[in-house]
Amino acid sequence: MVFEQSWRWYGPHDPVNLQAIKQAGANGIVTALHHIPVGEVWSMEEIEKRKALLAQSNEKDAFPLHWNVVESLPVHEHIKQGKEDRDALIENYKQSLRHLAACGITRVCYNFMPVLDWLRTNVHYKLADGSTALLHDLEDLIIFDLFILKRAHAEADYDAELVAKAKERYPRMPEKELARLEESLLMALPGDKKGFTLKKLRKGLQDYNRISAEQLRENLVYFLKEVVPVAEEVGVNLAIHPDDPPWPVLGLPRVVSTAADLDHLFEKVPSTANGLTFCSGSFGASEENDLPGIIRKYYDRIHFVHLRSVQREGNSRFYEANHLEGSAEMYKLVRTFYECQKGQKAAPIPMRPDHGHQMLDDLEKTTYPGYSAIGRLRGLAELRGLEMGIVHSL
Ligand code: CS2
Ligand code: MN
Repeated sequence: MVFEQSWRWYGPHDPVNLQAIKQAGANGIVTALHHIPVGEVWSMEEIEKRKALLAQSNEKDAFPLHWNVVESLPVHEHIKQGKEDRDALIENYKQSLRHLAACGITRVCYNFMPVLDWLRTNVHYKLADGSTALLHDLEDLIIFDLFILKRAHAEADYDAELVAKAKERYPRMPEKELARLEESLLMALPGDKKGFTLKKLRKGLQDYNRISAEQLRENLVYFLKEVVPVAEEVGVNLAIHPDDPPWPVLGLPRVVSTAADLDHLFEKVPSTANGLTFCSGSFGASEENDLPGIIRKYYDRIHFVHLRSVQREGNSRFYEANHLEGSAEMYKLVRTFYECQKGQKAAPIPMRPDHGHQMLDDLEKTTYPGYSAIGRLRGLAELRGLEMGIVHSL
């Protein structure tokens, strides 16, 4: 098969347990040690503890779960900013890679987005069928930026027409809608218990005031030149996750958004241990990204795949669509992976449905946005069927 069916598990506190994951039909577990503060070394003891949880669930099981990808081994902000203490933090990162390899875990996803990870303006966007999805709407983001964060000078960063619309709409927005906007934007990503406050976000943005995209790119290359040789030596494949959305947000630079960004990275550090997480939802939010082209060009360094579709609505708005609908053209993507793999005798690449809609019984539950069970189960089932159809018909 093209892919190894995988599922993100946030660890023992994840409301979706290992049993449920087995029922969904995945056996690759994508997980991370979220309880270890960013920048600290992941000890072998902690890694083994996580592995033991999987082993426990496998007793007498013909379909064992195994930890196939780390998502994420996060990069400390001081490394991204190129601060004085970055070398010490990079040494810790290397040590974590060594420990992971020694425990048999050799694929590591991470990202280099400053301050924020994915950014959505509504994490409960209601679709016509009653399920909810994650939405990114630039006009709403402008309202948040100008009137909630109160960065008056930010106006210049945006399209004047959208700013005018935002200014016109803001005074008429009900309190509830503003509260939802703020909540969505300060969303703690699952696993990150600390979350954001307006104060913390303002401080985070300030830290990047004088860091240009060029500088951030240099800092990324610096980091890679340090860690990739260690990854190579111990047999780990690193897989950078693209920016989501793939453009600068709130004035923060982003440098893993386009094919040109990837060209630069892989040219500077050519080892295939310097790899990519191909995330169709992240790249696909920009019409300019040629997704099958990225797969073909960088197939040999795609170590991890996130499949998800977004429905683009013009250039300033998208929501997460069902996996086989929306703008991603999923058939083409899976077929491209199949074609690249054919004849190579390559091992299946870990793939997980990246987010799903909140639907059915999950609508009543508190779940991590994007990570409820049933929506992802639907996504995985659809993707698995698509893959099987392609494999057996070509
Ligand atoms: C994930 C990212 O939830 C998601 O969209 O794909 O948050 C991803 O885990 C990180 O960017 C990887 O470092
Ligand atoms: Mn992703």
